[in-house]
Amino acid sequence: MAETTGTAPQPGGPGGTGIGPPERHHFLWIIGIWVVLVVPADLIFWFVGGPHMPPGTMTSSAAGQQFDFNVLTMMAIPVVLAVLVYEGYALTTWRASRGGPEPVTNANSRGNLAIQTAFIGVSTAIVLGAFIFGTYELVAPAGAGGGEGPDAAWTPGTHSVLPIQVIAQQWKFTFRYPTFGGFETADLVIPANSWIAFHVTSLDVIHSFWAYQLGVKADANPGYDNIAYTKTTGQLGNFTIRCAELCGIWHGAMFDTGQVMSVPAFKAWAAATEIKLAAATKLLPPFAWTYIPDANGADGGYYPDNEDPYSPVEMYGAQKVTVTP
Ligand SMILES: [Cu+2]
Repeated sequence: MAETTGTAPQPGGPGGTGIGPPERHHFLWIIGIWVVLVVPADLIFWFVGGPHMPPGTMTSSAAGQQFDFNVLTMMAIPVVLAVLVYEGYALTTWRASRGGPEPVTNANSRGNLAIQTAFIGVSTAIVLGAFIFGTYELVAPAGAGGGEGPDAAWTPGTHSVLPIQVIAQQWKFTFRYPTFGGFETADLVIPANSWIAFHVTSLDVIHSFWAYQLGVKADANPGYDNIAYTKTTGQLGNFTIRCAELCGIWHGAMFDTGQVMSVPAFKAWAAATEIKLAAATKLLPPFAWTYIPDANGADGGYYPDNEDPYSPVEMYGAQKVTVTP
């Protein structure tokens, strides 16, 4: 360099005056600490925490959701640790010491094109990666347990599917089994290791059928047959059913417990229930994929001309209200 005059070199910078030791390479130190923390944190999460994440592995849908959750958490851990490591490094390395000189900034703290470009590039890659992964996972495993409407775009690809109708109404769920004579029960029982097609509908307002451990959640709309597919695994036991759409004053009490049984136990239960409920089944409207909303139930879906079917007095069973014509 021909330059012989000018400002004094920055301490610790290039051509430092030797005041104190030369500064270490902060960027490599931060990256190093981050890698040392990220690798075990991700591995511990995946192998120790991951298998216990909700909603479990009772069905293909639930297992898929658990996998998605774990993958997204594996992506989030490095981001969170990057923020915390930088914060911790900055606080311990660049803090002002008591009685020492006020820390000053220098040219490196502004306009760093490499860091700005890397930030935009990494953020874009993470967001696009999450978008592509999420979109694929939403549709690939037969609709991922969500209701797909009456004409499902993603089906199990087999005809060996057990159809079960889920009928929501204020404020309970009932279940009809069309392949077992169309009986209707308050108990949702399903076989293990089987494809199930939940046909979800409503008799009154909008509800949502959420079978938590099955990873199934489908809107229940009156006059609409909303189909959600899932395949049970070999895991037997109970699962929780909740209404997941605010549907009136007792929405919070609209829950139930379902059960996954072995295939032989399910067949025995279904055959016995079909016989037990045969007399009641005869009184039901014929099985259909949807029913006309009807608060009274006995009039084929049509209200008598001079009665108010939604009168609270009538609904709570006190007496019929006759509207003067
Ligand atoms: Cu509801």
